Amino acid sequence: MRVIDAAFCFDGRSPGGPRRLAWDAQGVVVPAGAGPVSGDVPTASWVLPGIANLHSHAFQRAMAGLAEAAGSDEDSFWTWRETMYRFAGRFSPDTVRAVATQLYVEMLEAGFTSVCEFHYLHHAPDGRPYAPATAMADALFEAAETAGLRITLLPVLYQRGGFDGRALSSRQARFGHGTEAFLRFHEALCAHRSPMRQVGIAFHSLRAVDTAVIREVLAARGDATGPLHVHIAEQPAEVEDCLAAHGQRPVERLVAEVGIDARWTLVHATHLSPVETAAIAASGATVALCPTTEANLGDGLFPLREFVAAGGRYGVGSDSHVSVSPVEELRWLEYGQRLAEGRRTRATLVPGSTAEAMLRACAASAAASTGLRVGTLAEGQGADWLVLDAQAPALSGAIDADVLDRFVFAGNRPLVREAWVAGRRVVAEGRHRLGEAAAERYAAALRALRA
Ligand code: NGQ
Ligand code: ZN
Repeated sequence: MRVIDAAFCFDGRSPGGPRRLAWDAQGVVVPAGAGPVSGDVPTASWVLPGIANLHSHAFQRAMAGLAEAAGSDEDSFWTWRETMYRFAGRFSPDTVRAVATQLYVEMLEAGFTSVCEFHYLHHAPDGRPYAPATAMADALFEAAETAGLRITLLPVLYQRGGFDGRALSSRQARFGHGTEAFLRFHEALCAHRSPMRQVGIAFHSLRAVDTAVIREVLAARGDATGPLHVHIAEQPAEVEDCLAAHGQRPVERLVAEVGIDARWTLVHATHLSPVETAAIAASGATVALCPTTEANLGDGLFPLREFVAAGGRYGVGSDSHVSVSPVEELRWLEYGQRLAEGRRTRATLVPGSTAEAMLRACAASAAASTGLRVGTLAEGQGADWLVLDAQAPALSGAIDADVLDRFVFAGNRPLVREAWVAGRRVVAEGRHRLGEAAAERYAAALRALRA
């Protein structure tokens, strides 16, 4: 058994205080005093759980900043998507591996210790499967392993171009699967499950998959599905098209035709009616909010306060990776609400730290959304935590009551000094143990992608 003495430890559930954190050889948190302690006991100042990144498309990290040139007055999510598709067409398993490794290093340095990878670059650009068919998924698993990040791989089912049932465009060909082929693909990936690797299922969106097919996949995989994720109601046009095709809004349709529960993570869920907001909250499903991407794409604002008031669960994701930082996601989650409502401290309904309320929400949703034993530092959970930089001016004079608000709201210097995953320190002095190696391979991959 190994231990560390934290002067302050927020375990994801209750406010901090000093704690001796103990973990076993499997990297699982155990009761302090559960066994003999080997070696000196190191100390740490401010400790909090590592944060789960609930939504990532790793390849998009390489186009951050490359889709910002104005084309016309009509620039929107939909024109961005065409740029993204052109870019997506260039990736191979090698470039995906290099980009994802750098991304996952950045996630750990920023305080994310697990990622839900919403993966749809399955095949070669012409739609033909790689040999093996899991080549791209394997590259993502390898990247996470190299970086030391826990991963929930979510193979995405993507079958059509819109609610009207139109076929995939040529740019979407590499995303597609027939239902039978997808079931075999998911089954093959499930063989990789371990405490560091989970496998779930993503349905790209109700645009891309009919609800009857979702039901078919769920029935076929039974207890073996793992966590279930779906993009939903991100853009007004998606809501309008769903209403036109089915007379139902997207969330309304998912709830009525499929049913949702705590296994589900609804990504974005931006445009909701009050009935839909209440239905998601009551179901126990998680909403994955990606505020920096949602701002970048001009999506709109999630009704956070109504959802929190209804007892809804949420966490954050970095999605397109225009930013890779839980601090920035949480900060903009709160700031979006402030800008819209003209009031402050929107994420909490009770007096006290705003950041603590948001970090509690992230901790509480992490295990269900990732399917991994992560989120809090309760006994039996993975030993995944962050040590903040006590020397940083932004934390000087910090006390238990304000340290989490300072972490989320103060300044721009990264405050994560160490990141630990499964009881192993992967970030020390603010830098990942791979040093420059990942960045060098990333630079080479970017040259290949632009060639
Ligand atoms: C994606 N990203 O799959 O990468 C999507 C864009 C779509 C976001 N929605 C494509 N942020 O939704 O059709
Ligand atoms: Zn997405």
